[in-house]
Amino acid sequence: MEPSSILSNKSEDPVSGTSASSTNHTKYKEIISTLPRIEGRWRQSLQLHEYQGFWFGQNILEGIMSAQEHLKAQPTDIFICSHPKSGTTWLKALSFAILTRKRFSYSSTNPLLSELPHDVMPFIDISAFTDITSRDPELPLLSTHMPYTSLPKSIVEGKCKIIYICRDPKDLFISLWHFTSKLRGTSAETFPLEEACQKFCEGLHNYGPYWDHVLGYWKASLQFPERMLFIKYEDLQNDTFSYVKRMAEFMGCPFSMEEERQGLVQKVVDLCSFEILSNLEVNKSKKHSSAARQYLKIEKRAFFRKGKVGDWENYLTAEMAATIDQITEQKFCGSGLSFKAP
Ligand code: PAP
Repeated sequence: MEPSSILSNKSEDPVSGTSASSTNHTKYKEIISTLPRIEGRWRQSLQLHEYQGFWFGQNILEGIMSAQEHLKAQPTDIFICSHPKSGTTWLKALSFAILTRKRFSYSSTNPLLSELPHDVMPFIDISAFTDITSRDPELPLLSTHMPYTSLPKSIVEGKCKIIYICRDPKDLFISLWHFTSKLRGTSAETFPLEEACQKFCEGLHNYGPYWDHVLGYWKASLQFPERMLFIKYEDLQNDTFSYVKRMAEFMGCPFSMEEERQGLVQKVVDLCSFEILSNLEVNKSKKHSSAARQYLKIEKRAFFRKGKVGDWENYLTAEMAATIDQITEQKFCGSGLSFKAP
């Protein structure tokens, strides 16, 4: 296996005696203080900063700037990319289970049975707070929520493979609304749905606007089909089995006839299903133990809510749904992309 991607911002400055990391962070903070800023509303005291056409909270933005400056991706790296709440946890589990199927088979030692899927690979947006040099050298997976246009150059120019997942904006919005209430530690209703919907439609949330995020990866997937696999959550739900096979081929480790005959594709599907993962003790436990813990103080079970397509119908008024649909139509017009059933 090729050497892993590294972040090389941990060295100590021999002159000042300060770490390059803390110097960089002062630098990033200074840049961020000059950016357009709004009150986020999704989380207490979370301001959003506009950077390269998207909105980010301070911690995330510092991590992104650090990754943009320091991440040295290797051509063998595979990036799991997504906007928050579009199916990341599921995609991480699937990609991990596919790539490690020979190493762990489906025994009780499989890390997916003892760790949250987020914790089995580095998340580069906050790697400024951690050290991804300690990643598993046999696992080429890394993850990010960054928009395509903000990805570190070494990922795009290094021709790394990317798997991107997206989701109907209405379901994504409802998932985001619930999740951020957990982050706030208050009921979802304390940020009224109507107001949240308006902010979402204006793109005023972490990594927003959502539509621009999806379009960035969609266009790149048309341009570089050999390097990008673009998946919709709804399609993945509809035929997980076929997508697991496609993902395996894309990642360069197709299931052999023998493996198929042994039912290994179905085993991956089952292991990563919402029912199995959400009922594991580890995923019901309270502490989120990954490197993200400094940033995300949230219960692991918050990553598993319903896992359904169309749950928006239980929350959105017809008017809200129509507004979101209209934006989707306008933004995706002429792109060949839609979330309508074929
Ligand atoms: P993240 O960005 O915080 O990592 P992400 O995993 O992208 O979140 O999205 C969470 C959604 O995926 C949740 O959707 P819901 O709120 O509509 O229920 C979550 O339930 C769903 N999800 C998590 N794991 C799975 C899975 N194994 N299968 C299907 N859906 C899943």
